[in-house]
Amino acid sequence: MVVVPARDEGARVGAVVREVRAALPGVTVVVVENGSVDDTATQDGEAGATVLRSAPGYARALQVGFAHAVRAGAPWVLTVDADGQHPGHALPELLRALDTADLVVGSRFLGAAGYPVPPVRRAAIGALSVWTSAFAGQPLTDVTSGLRALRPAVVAAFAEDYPPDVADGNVLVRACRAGWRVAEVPVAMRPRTSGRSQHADPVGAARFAVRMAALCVREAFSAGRA
Ligand SMILES: Nc1nc2c(ncn2[C@@H]2O[C@H](COP(=O)(O)OP(=O)(O)OP(=O)(O)O)[C@@H](O)[C@H]2O)c(=O)[nH]1
Ligand SMILES: [Mg+2]
Repeated sequence: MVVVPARDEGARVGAVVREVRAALPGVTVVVVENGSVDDTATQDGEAGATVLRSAPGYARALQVGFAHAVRAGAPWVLTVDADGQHPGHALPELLRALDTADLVVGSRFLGAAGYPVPPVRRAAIGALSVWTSAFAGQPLTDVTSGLRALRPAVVAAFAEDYPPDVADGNVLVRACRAGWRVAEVPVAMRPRTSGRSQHADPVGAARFAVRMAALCVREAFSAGRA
């Protein structure tokens, strides 16, 4: 099952759903939407996706998608952004990587993947990746990538308990500390062509980074207590 969180992606999400369905014929695509002021939900339905609603926020949307996948007995979940950054042709490779991992991240910065990103943002992602790797106990290159593949045990755990606001590197720390095998595969992603990134506001982006860094520490020190 492919889970696509979407807010105000009406201009892009239909094409994303169609690209995913072309890459993985027969797959169920679930778009989890909240807070859109455009026609995101209509576009999803027309493209053949199931549309769900969640409480506000990216992380809440993902958690609703995970819970839906558990109810449906999905053998795996792929999370794919609705802004068209994640190429459909990369999806089968992420699934293949699940043969030897429990959680796979599509990385923009691993190997020759390459990704055009402004230097300040690249530095911030790099710093967060180094920080996250330290608490995760393994090297990770793209801790803010939303392109991920998850085995059912991971999906079930995240459906039960997922950070409500920021859910990026901190989730990877949780997964590594839980003993799940986390792997990355290089993926050449496309830049967002229109619409507004959730990190467009620099103050908001800085707050996000600080919060994520703090949550990595919290995940590392609460590991094993649950
Ligand atoms: N349902 C839901 N989806 C959201 C929300 N915020 C962001 N998203 C979706 O989550 C995905 C990732 O958001 P982006 O804004 O692209 O964040 P990003 O990919 O980290 O940043 P960019 O690289 O700048 O695109 C997109 O599909 C968004 O539409 C939200 O509040 N609710
Ligand atoms: Mg994006």
